Amino acid sequence: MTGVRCALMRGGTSKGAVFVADDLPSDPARRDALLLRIMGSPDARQIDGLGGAHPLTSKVAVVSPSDDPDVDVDYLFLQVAVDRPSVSASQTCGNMLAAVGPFAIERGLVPAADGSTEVRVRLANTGALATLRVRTPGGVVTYAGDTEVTGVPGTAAAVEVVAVPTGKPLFPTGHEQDHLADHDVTCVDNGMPCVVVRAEDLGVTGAESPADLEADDALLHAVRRIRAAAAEAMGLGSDLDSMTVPKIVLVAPPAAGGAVLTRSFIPERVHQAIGVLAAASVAAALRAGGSVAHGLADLPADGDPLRIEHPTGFLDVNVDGAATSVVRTARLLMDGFVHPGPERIRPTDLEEIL
Ligand code: NQM
Repeated sequence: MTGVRCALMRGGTSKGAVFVADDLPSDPARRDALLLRIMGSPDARQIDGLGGAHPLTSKVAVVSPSDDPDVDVDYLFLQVAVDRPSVSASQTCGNMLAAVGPFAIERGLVPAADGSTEVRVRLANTGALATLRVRTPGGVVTYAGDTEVTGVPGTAAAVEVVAVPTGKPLFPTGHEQDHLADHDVTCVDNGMPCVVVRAEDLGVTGAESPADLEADDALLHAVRRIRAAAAEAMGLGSDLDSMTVPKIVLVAPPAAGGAVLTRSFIPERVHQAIGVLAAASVAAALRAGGSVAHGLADLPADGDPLRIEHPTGFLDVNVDGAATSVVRTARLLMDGFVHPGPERIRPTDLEEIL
């Protein structure tokens, strides 16, 4: 058999290649060089690889058995840039996380129970923990079900995700509101470093399409300035090209019965929905009395889900103390061997050819 063992999976509203860590080179530089070839980067169309020419479909999850007795698997998320030769571990991804549970069971890393199976995951990028509940009737993962995730056609089996952050400060600058790059912002990290900004302060309504926002040069300029200032203020560093955080989330009053309307820059392209942990971070900002988002949100009663509106629908976030839970679905799209280049390679050759 030639190629690298790989599954292509959808997790929530994201899609990417999923690997067992042992099937990839152990050295991060060699691993990343291989992943660029596998995903087809750098190339705007990723025509020679698995990537889907958008950050949301150019993702990689690396899964390994955990050393921690309270955790089943470690999950390392890697964002493969589309048109730059860059692979970044600077963020995790709560959407691909939904695929990690089924994958770990499929590959025998976690034994399946009859009915549903709990998979405890350590998010290696951030140190956070998550518990996933995966449907496994008869001890076999099923992807079929009647749960709908807006932004994904059809229905599939639910994967319940409960994420518990690291215990680091929710507001990394020490304030619920800051004035950065001439704008009032809230820097918040409830699993994903985000900068919440009122859409109207940037001259937009927040109801624009992702394409319209991406075509607005003045807006992109303001977003870049805010991101640079916030990255410093949040202690994330100044090398913006090598990281995909913080995300800039524009907020506006809800337009469809939810708590708030959002558009997220991740960080250059605009999300077609919203990241799971970005939504958890926005939810935390909405509840903080001093944040820029508090006054414009329509907050539900305590205990009710908080509905975050986004370009293709909504994401319901349940907050219980520090834990955030959401319902996602996932799907196995392909399981096999990926060929990282035109030459045939055996998995045992990997360390030598790179
Ligand atoms: O915030 C996209 C996504 C994400 C991240 C991004 C995510 C999260 O929706 O948890 O899931 O922000 O790059 O896949």
